[in-house]
Amino acid sequence: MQRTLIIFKPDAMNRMLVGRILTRFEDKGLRLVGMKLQKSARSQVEKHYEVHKERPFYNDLCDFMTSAPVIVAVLEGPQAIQVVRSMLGATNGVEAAAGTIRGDFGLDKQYNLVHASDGEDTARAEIDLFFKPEELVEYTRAPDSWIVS
Ligand code: FUP
Repeated sequence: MQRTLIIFKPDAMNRMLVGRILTRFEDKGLRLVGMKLQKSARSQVEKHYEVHKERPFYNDLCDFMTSAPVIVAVLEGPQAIQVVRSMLGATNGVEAAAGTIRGDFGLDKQYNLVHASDGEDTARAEIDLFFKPEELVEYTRAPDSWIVS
């Protein structure tokens, strides 16, 4: 089992797409182990995107990510990091394949609806950045035995 951090970005919030996108993750069988609504602090967003600090879009991206409340969540499942990244599709909605979340709902590279961790180390760091350990819940759901053999 692997955990990954996702963020419903301000465009997903303002376009009221959270329920429809979350349904896709539920339908896939991924398990929510943490979830909260927050208006992110600028410092938290700056840290989250620190790897892009020198890029020309960094400031705009941090402005965007603090422009409205977001929903941060942790999803769990086999190979969850890769599974969720594939479900999101390419960064830019114009290029993202049809059938992916960005391919079906987006047309932009900044307004790309959902963030998801891109590797094991980043997933660990991002979960630590957005959640306290006691905010994550371990449990099983009734259908879990029919989702993973
Ligand atoms: P992704 O991992 O698909 O979320 O995308 P990247 O790590 O390549 O980029 C991080 C964020 O920067 C993405 F959410 C989109 C944003 N971005 C821009 O706003 N402008 C750009 O030109 C490139 C990326």
